[in-house]
Amino acid sequence: MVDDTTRIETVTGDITRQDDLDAVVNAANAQLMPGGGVAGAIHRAAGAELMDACRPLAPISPGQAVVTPAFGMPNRWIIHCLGPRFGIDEPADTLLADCYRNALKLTAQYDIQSVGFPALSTGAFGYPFREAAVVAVQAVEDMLETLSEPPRLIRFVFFSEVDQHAFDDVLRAG
Ligand code: AR6
Repeated sequence: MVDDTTRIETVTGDITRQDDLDAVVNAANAQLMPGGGVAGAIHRAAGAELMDACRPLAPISPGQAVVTPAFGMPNRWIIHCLGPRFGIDEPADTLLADCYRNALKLTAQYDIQSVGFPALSTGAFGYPFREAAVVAVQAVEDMLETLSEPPRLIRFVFFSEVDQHAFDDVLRAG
């Protein structure tokens, strides 16, 4: 059962435009450098200082999460997660769940009350969307039971309404 102090919501939008959230999660690469997709958008929005902050924290391994300030982004923090590359990093489901679990552990450490997640690994890393959604929902719900001070708000941010609706279906079934 989800801790009833945490609201879980979904939106269609851009992860770099979630102005009301304390932190957003980056779908990072191992070097924590700009790339395509979410990582490219976040580095563009945050500015060059983000690269300097990331350099000493890299490389990270699949499932790992690290925190930096958000610089030019409207949020306070960025939590960088390296999702598994589907078909390469195994076990993919455990590594993807680790991303969500480790990100939520960091929210407790940094007093992050609201956090936005993109659909980690479902773009360039090729994780089938619905399977990734099942892992994400399960991992978040499990983690909320173990955190003594979970965030007030978890927002899943999708680039398309199709993705949002697919995720909503999994969330309702969860
Ligand atoms: N806001 C919200 N969602 C987005 C945005 C955005 N601005 N841009 C893309 N998505 P991806 P990954 C969706 O590829 O699969 C990078 O090049 C997208 O539709 O960003 O974990 C890095 O450098 C998809 O559903 O992350 C890594 O090398 C989801 O976000 C690698 O890609 C994740 O897509 C990471 O791959």
